[in-house]
Amino acid sequence: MGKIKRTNWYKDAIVYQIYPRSFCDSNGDGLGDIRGIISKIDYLASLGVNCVWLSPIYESPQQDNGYDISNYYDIYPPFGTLEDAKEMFAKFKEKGIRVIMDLVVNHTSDQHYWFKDVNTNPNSPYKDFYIIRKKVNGKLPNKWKGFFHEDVWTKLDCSEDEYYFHMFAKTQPELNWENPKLREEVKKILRFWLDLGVSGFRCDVINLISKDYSKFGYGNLKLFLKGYSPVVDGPRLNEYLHELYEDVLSHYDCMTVGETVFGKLDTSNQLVDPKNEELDMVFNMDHLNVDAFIGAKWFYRKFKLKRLMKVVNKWQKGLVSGNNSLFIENHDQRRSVGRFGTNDKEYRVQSAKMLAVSYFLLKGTPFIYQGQEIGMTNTDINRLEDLKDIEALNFYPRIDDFPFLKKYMRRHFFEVVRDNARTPMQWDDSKYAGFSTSEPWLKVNANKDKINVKESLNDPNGIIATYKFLIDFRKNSDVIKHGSFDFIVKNNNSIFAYIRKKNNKEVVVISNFTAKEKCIKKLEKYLNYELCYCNYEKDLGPKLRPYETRTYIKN
Ligand code: ISL
Repeated sequence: MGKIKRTNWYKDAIVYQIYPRSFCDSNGDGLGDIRGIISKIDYLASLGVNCVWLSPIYESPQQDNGYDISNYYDIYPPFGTLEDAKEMFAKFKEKGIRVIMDLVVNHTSDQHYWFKDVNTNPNSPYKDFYIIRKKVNGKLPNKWKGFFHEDVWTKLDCSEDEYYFHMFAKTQPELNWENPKLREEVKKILRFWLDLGVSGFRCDVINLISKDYSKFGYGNLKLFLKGYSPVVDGPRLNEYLHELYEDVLSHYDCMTVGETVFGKLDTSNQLVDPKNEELDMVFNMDHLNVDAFIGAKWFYRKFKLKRLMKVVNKWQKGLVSGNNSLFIENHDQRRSVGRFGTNDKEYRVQSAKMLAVSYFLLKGTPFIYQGQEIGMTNTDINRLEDLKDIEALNFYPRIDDFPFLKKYMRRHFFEVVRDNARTPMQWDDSKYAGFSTSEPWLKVNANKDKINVKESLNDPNGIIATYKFLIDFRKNSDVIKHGSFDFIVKNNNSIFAYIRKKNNKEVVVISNFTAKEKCIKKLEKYLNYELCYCNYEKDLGPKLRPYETRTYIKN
């Protein structure tokens, strides 16, 4: 198949992220599955989204909920079969919804046959697929701890002095992209799924695939203080991604969005600059670090709107392609309601709508994470034994390593764990929230009685209605799709207000990020424009009520 002219459809995409194990369980085993997803396609179509991103559905021992793949060519059996997946792709297509798959190729599972062979066979032909080092004078290159707080080197079973490298769990051995044979294998995986009809990939920790081995001698502290520079944005990253583009991606009308951990603006610009032909978009996380010290969520700090605005401004203005990925939630983040200064109790509904409007009309491609459209909240789990996520379970005992901070870190621990995003989708108020007929793998939130899809759909003023409005508005607005961006209130800890402009048309968003009334008299000029959305009933004076948001247009 030759190269084709890409339509760049992703610029008009509205993407919904599905976390399959928590979305919908069709067979009552407590785990979501593909047939469950199929049963909700009509619902997704009714929202108006035109693309879904599926978190991994591949065969996997699920040590990291599928981000540890043991076979890239088949489905995790409890989720269904490859035939089910094909049926799902076809049904999404019928509804005009594209599917992008999660692509996890920085590491495999330790149960992948390549690694199993390497681990047991000293002469394995796959040895060079992984990053293996021998101890020299009894020493490894470093003593780092990885992202999941484990030693990054683990001994191979078949050797006394050879170790493999992993930035995540020891069950997630890191792949060696320097090896051209490995890169050919990755291309095969991409082609396989593209040929089955998927429209692209969300590329997991993609900026980790090239490493700077000359810095492998860094100490742990230096690794951290230097933003993990030995392992992120390595010297051959651009080359590898261009190779994938040239050999595979340019032959399909597809899109890629790369998750870039500790990604910086200048490196992101190289990745998404269309002339470089690497990725289409990146998931940058700067805005998620506004309530964490030094980018580490365990070091929780109070939210300040000014910090968020600074980050939003930087990326809205600075990305060369002009195409940011817009997101406030995903499967690794706590829920947005109750975060970013908002309130998940008495102002939950207003907060959820205000956040929705505030990010959705920025410049870029919006992503919605399952449950965000009904304002799902953080988990009510408060016992360690009820958590499932490897990251949290690994980290908890390490809190003791921070004697001066441990009290503070324990207090905020449950608030920041990834399981907050992973509780079962709340479809209705039945025992297991309509997610399953038996006890789910992770506890359903008790608030499913009032926070669920059925309830929100029945309410003309529900949060879903706001999302439907936003999706529709975006699809039909040239200003939102292609207009410029500027903040109209600067450096403020309460009001988040911006203007989008194209030709003579304008869209203005004004949001109150606090629980207090705020005067917006100085924005009077815009208050005379045509109001097209407000999350309160009438009475629109020059004061914003708690978490109020308004959208005005000038045509
Ligand atoms: O979740 C995080 C912080 O709480 C991040 O450090 C996260 O591990 C990082 O963003 C990488 O995430 C991705 O790769 C991981 C996987 O566990 C995550 O679910 C995935 O989104 C390893 O594959």
